[in-house]
Amino acid sequence: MAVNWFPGHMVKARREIRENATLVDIVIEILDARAPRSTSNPDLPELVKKKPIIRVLNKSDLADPEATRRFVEHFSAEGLTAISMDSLTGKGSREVLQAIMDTYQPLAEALLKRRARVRPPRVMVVGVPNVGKSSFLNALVGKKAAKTGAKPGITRGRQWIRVRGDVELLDTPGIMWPKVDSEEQGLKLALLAVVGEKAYHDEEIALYLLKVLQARNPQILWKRYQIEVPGLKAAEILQLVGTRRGYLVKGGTVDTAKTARVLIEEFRRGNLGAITLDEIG
Ligand SMILES: Nc1nc2c(ncn2[C@@H]2O[C@H](COP(=O)(O)OP(=O)(O)OP(=O)(O)O)[C@@H](O)[C@H]2O)c(=O)[nH]1
Ligand SMILES: [Mg+2]
Repeated sequence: MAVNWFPGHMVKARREIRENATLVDIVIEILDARAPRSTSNPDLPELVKKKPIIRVLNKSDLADPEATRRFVEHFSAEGLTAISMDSLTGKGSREVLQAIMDTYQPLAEALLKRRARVRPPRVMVVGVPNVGKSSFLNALVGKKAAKTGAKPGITRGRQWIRVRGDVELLDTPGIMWPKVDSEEQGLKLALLAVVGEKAYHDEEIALYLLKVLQARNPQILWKRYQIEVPGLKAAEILQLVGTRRGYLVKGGTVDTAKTARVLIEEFRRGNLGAITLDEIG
């Protein structure tokens, strides 16, 4: 369910993330590996003040593996910690836990120096709608997790979940508002079901998807629909897909609305293959 980001919702989300950030040592921003830039919120570092951020490229199973590898490399070169993850299988969770420990190390050392007790690192998860925040929490926590209950001294009784004895996770992830800077980014976010269905027409989204496929993965349209895309307009490809699938209305014309919906669903489920929408740089 996508949230409609009325200004009031945004203010509340901002406030919650800002407040929760004061309770944790590390913030994990969940991104969609198919669009790691478009699903990131550039306001986050400022919002969580100086807290270190670990970026998790989730749904890596649906993204082009080579593109994901390059994004992780690119982020690392910028001095950011980024890890690819598949929350459905848990692939990547060991690396995430290691990154939490590595990030916490200097903070723990600072505590030791002040002769303060070193407690487990506290972590919160944030991300735009539908990127897999809840799935990520479940993947990380597994079955061994125990809710540690509301900690005394912490306002409003927030719940913490203990992960394998040495990490404490805030049990409710923070929903971030997507930042939409361009028409194209909006279309990507609609395709990924991050922004609401009402913001865009299915046909617009499907035409955008077809343009991306035509430019970057034309073999996908050949393999699945036996369509040779060079020289065709996106609208023509949509017509051909509808014809191939037999989505016709009375009079034999193509049901473009239905064709568009099916294409979007196929993309979201990964049926079209591993596709990354964002480009590096
Ligand atoms: N293929 C794949 N699907 C995933 C992955 N992580 C989550 N999903 C799916 O993505 C959808 C959204 O996942 P959630 O965990 O509910 O996402 P969320 O960020 O908590 O969503 P909201 O609470 O609505 O903001 C669900 O259908 C999940 O099954 C992943 O790593 N790979
Ligand atoms: Mg959720």
